[in-house]
Amino acid sequence: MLLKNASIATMDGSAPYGLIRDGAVVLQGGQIGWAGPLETLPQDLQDGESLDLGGRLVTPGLIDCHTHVVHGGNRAREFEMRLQGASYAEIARAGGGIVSTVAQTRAATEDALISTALPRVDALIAEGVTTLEIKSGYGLDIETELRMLRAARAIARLRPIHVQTSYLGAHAVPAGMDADSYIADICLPALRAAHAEGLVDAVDGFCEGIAFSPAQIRRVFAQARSLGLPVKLHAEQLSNLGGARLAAEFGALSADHLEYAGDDDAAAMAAAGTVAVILPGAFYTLRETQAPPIDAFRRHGVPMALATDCNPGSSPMTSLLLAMNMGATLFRMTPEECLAGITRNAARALGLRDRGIIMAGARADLAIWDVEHPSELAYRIGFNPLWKRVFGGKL
Ligand code: DI6
Ligand code: FE
Repeated sequence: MLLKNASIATMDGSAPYGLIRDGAVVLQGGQIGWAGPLETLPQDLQDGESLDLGGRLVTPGLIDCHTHVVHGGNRAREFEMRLQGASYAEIARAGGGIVSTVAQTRAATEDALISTALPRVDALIAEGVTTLEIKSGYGLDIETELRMLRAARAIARLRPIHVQTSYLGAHAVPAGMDADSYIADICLPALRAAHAEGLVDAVDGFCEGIAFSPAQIRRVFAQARSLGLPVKLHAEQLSNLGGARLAAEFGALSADHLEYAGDDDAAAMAAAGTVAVILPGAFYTLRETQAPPIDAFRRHGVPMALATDCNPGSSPMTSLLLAMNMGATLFRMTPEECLAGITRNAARALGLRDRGIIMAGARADLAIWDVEHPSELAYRIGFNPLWKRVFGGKL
């Protein structure tokens, strides 16, 4: 299949956007067979079926590299209480906060977790998402952590989307337990069990005063390493505990949030090739005022990704297009950095080398947009110009 009469934002690293005008893409058996200016299309690829894109823009399929789309219930009531003046402590006493999501997730069957996640997944698909990361971390017991990951795997069988799972057992300390015994008695055994069942693509943690210390995360990362699994980390979201440097020490795929990261953290991440995953939805929802050090990431050459962090507490957001707009408006990321952040660099944050760029040999995951120029994707607010999505070569 030949797609022709298109602008192609290849995102291959050549500025701006790796843009090709009057371009063509050849889809071959689930892969991109060829991409470039139509006038240079080899003769032998010119016959066969073709589709005129009418000058539309083609980008790589979008990649949401940090989500918690699988979870029980929601926290809208808590949102309402906060706007009526309730404090965090009052909400916690009323059974709110992360513990309420843990309770609702534990109470949900695998089918219920899947059916409540699917509308969120569908919203992402409707914006051109073709690869989605999904974390566990609202079970905090062995059975529920496994059930969340099974639900995440099931989503990839029910929808035309690729799912990467991250085991986030070290997300919060369950009520009535201390953090060290939780790590030893639940988090590590659950990781081994989930890995044995083939449910884990990467291991994540939340390194924060309200969650786990660097020493505790180190134990989780050591276990991941012994199982041969890559790591990533929620780091420096609310304070600087050295999580980004710890992640870099373990050669992490990514460190995520990073509002309180500094120049040294950026240097360590650059040296380790660790991607900075920027999550403006959580910054916005929490009304955070400290922005992540985008300039330091630029200066040190740290690749930046953008994601929704879709979760019921701090980022009930299911739009990567909105994440792009927020990245630009709140953090002054350029529209090109925003698009690289949900394509090339998001793939890297997941350790995937076969996507996020339009080039021969990459997976044929594409988004086709009714826009003239790629900057429009970050510029608009609440408008979805997706025309068609191509997943594994299928339109
Ligand atoms: N960082 C966050 O902002 C969320 N988790 C995390 O690691 C909060 C999760 C929640 O409130 O449900
Ligand atoms: Fe998160």
